[in-house]
Amino acid sequence: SVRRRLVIGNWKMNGSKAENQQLLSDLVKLQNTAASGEEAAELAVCAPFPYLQQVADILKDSAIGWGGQDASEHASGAYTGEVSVAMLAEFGCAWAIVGHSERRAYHGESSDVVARKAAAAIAGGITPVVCVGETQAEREAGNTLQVISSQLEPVLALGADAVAKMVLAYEPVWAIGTGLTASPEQAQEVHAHIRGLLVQAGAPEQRILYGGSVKAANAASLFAKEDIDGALVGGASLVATDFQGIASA
Ligand code: G2H
Repeated sequence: SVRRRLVIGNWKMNGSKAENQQLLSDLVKLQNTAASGEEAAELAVCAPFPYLQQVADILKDSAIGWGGQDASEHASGAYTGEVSVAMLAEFGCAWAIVGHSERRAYHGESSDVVARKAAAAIAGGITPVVCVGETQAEREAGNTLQVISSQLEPVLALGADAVAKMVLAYEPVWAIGTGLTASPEQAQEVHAHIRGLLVQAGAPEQRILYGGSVKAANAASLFAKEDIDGALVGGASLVATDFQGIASA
């Protein structure tokens, strides 16, 4: 495929200054010895907000990018606890995950909110990684593709110019942190569906990442599928050799 592979680590609420120092310096070392060039995957890590300066300091001269795990839909003002896109940009973030299923489930984020966050990110020069995915019950009811379509509807309604500045991530909720991974065939079925929606939206070559218990051992078979352009990695992004193993897959 013409799309460059992209592997993004989502640390979630993990890490400490000491652990981050170790993990990031190991990643930089591994990255320096790994294959480079056009074939090599693009890499980034999405860290908790308080650590973004530390991440920036360690990664600034590396080929590894970084980002936040969320971003406010608002520019500034009375939104206690929120972090704006401009703040992320000031710390050198190129990326922001939006609409992760944990935010949808624990913080009540609707697909409309997620679309507004994506729009805010784009307006502020940050690439949103827009996450969608069905629950186990939705899959068993045969509603997977319909759920994905409806989650993406307000996002794709932002228009072709906006969609052309996004990355999408398919993360089946039942595969997140559970050790269960969608089979490459199950994932590709949904990725192909999303590709169809991207074609309709006028941005056919946007990258679609798979997320949900991706490991070095299963990454290559997922990446072999036509519409799987990389991964959003949680647990395995906390171990440098595992994360690099996925990147080289
Ligand atoms: C899915 C993924 C990263 P994990 O949430 O976003 O996490 O790889 O731990 O399943």
